[in-house]
Parts: sequence; C-alpha cells; structure tokens
Amino acid sequence: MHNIKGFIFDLDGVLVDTAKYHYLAWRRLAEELNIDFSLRDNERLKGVSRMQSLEIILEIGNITLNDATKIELAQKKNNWYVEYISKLTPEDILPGVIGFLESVRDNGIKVALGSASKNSMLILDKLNLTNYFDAIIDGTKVSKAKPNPEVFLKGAEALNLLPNQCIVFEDAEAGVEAAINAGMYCIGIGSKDVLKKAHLVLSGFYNMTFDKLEL
Ligand code: B16
Ligand code: MG
Repeated sequence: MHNIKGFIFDLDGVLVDTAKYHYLAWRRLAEELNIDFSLRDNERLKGVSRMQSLEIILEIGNITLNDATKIELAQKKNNWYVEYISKLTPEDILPGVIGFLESVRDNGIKVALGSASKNSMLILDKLNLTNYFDAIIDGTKVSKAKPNPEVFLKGAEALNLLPNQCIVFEDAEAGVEAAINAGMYCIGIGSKDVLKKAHLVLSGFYNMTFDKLEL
C-alpha cells in the first residue's frame, strides 16, 4: 500500500463518542412511543441515517406511522440530540485522535471526513477539529446511506484521489461495508468480533501514529 495518499474518517464512534447521545435521544423518543429500546438495539443504529434509525426503532416496537409523523418524530429526536451535543468540548475527542491526525498530516496525507451525520459541522466545531480536514462530506452532501459507498467516493473525489489511494477509518459494520464497496482499504475502530469485514481492526487511536500503521 505505498500509494496511499488520503485518509477518510468517520465521525461518530471514531473521532468522538456521540453514540451515547444518539442513544439517550432515541431512548427518550422510544419511551414516548412505549417502545422498549435497549443499548443492544442501539448498535443497529450506528452508521445508518436518521430516518433509517427511526424505521428500526418503529420496527422494534411493531408500530406503523405515516411519513409526516415520522418526519416530525425524527425532528424531535434531533432537537434533543442537538441539545446534548451542544455541550461537547475538545475534551470529548476520543483518546489519541489529535496525535494521530497530526502525525498523519505531518506525513503529507490528505484528510477527509466521511460521516452520515447531518450534525457533523456542529460537532467538529464544538471539538475544534474542523481545521484538520481538507474535505468534509457528511449527511447533508449525500443521498445514499452507508453501506452505499457514496460518502467515501465523494470524499476521495474531494481530495482529488482515487478510491485505491484512500484508507477509511470506521466503527460501524455498515460503514466498513461502505468502504469496501468503495474499493478502499478499511481500518475498523472497535472490536474484531463486530468489524469482521475490515482489513485491519484497531481498538482506538491511543498511542497510535502514522508510522505505526506500517503501510
Ligand atoms: P444525524 P457517522 C452517524 O454518524 C451515526 O453513527 C448514526 O448513528 C446516525 O444515525 C447518523 O450519523 C445520522 O446522524 O442524525 O446527526 O444526522 O458514524 O457516519 O459519523
Ligand atoms: Mg460511526
């Protein structure tokens, strides 16, 4: 892999643990709908879009609703979620992320964000991370959710690179599949048991530098 020139990072679960806030907000909504929604169920929402997340919750509760109500509920959840994440600070960046991003940039690697979240800009701003990125592709710029490769293909394009020149960092199964569908090398962040399809899995970025990847 000597031709690697770009790294594309997922946001939620890779750079910051926002999954807990998504969970709190979805659980609040589920409670209102009298749906039992567990932490285990929450795993299914990682990496998938807001509307798809709502569909999964409604499926768990065996509830059918019309589109207008669904849009209203998704908006309600997002208002709570935004309330939670507005309290994020740079201290919420996951361990090792800043050191890793700096070593990556020092080695001339271009950096993009490839996230499904429509709140990415707000989150990056709260974490003071925006300036580390040469390109930001998020939920406001794509129409097809992971595992569709659109978000990562657009990321590579924005960096002026080919898919095989990029490495994706992902914490969700749907995201790993999206990277593979894009023809990219994928490094999973999390557990090997969950991210079986990733080419390599790291538990996180703690003490990690560009050189240690041995590309
Ligand atoms: P929003 P990522 C994803 O972000 C989350 O993993 C997923 O749980 C969430 O539903 C999705 O963003 C949409 O987020 O409601 O903020 O637009 O992991 O792709 O960075
Ligand atoms: Mg993620």
